[in-house]
Amino acid sequence: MTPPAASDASALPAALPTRSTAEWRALDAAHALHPFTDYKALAAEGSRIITRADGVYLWDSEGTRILDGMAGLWCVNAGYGRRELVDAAARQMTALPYYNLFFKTATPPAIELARKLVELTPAGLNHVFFTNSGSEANDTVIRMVRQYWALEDQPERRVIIGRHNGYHGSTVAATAMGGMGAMRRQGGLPLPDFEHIREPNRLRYGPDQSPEDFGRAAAGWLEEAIQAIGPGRVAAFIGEPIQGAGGLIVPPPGYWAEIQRICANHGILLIADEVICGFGRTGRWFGSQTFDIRPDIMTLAKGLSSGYLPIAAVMVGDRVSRTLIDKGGEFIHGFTYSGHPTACAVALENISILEREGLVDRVREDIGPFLMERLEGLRDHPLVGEVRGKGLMAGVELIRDKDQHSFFAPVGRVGTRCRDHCFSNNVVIRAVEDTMVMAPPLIITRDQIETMVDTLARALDRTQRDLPRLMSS
Ligand code: PXG
Repeated sequence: MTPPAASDASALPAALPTRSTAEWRALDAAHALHPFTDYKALAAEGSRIITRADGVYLWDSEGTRILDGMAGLWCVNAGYGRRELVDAAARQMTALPYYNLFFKTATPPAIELARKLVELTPAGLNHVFFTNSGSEANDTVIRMVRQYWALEDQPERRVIIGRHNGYHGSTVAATAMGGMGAMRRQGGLPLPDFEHIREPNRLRYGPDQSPEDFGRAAAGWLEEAIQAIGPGRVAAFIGEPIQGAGGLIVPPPGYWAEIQRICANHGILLIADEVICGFGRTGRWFGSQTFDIRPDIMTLAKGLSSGYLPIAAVMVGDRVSRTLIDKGGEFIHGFTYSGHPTACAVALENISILEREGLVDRVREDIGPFLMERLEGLRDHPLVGEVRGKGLMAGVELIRDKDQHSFFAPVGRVGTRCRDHCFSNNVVIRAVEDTMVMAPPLIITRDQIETMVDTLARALDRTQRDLPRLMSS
């Protein structure tokens, strides 16, 4: 189905006026402060106005079709244009558009979703705290973990250890817990009691080690950090099963088993940030299943509703929930929209789509391996230093010299150019510094993967041709 161009008034919700692309751009530049954006640069360039979507495709205000290789921001797992989700929202909004879970009330969609999430997540995660975003979920975890240790009479256990280039969100606390260098330097951060170890990035920190040796060494950095901080001060370790926004870092074999062992040994809580890895992205329902992690707490967002409405959740294991429930008194924390009934209804329907259509198994058994196989074909390209991924989550890292393992400086310029070439050929592929990242909707077909990878291959050739000019400017 080809949706009508945006200039066709019938294509837009009735409440919005019809405008030209130029008008939209001017209004956007005049009034909107976009997330993670250099405002002056964007105003000079003008935004691309996205008006419609269906399946894996977006359409811009000029009627151009764009293949969305990033599923929005790693979230539209079920793909765009799902009538079932619209209907679920409409039904719930008609019956009960809003009520909350404060003051001893509950709503059927929040109850059913909690039940379903307990069923899908690894054994032992039997309670759910709802939030609206991954950032809020991780922020909630910080308060919950500290409350847990206070109730356990060990209030000095306050330090949470994360990883460099880990991303856990944008609230003040989630930024402090994350390991994004530039982000942490803005706004009076870092906060105390958040520490970081290196991420398990073999290309950078252990190219000459076997994956197994590197996995053990990288997990050992956690033991070193715990010893340096003092084991009695460490509350928790947090990590994404595969680091997403930090450059698609796939853990080497043995890494998570060793992290698990170290946490257990010191009684430290293990938190899996599944905001990207959850809901089929790695070929199982959760990245924790792919890597055999048994977390005490797990955060979910994005694919939970395929991005159709904002909703996120903290899955709480029995060890923590028992203490919170039995000893806790009031947990003085929550959001107006925690467990929003419409968002919960949409999340439930979204999960049922993933189940009905077998999309998670498809990622593991068919389309994920197909994507990796096609990307492997790029390995011999002179710019390609590494191809890595799992399921429908893949990264192609561009490096200056493959044999020397030397990287481009300034970092990110080459990746951005390659990303721009993809975008101007109507395929969204993201650049994290110099790593080209893909995370398409789970419904993507083989043909669409061919198009995405072929476009990336051509973009690599063009970037290679641009190199002399790029590096001299
Ligand atoms: N944890 C992880 C692992 C994430 O990837 C968050 C938490 C925060 O979720 P919210 O819903 O508060 O945004 C994220 C979000 C990118 C990009 O460019 C990635 C995210 C968000 C925006 C951009 O890769 N991840």
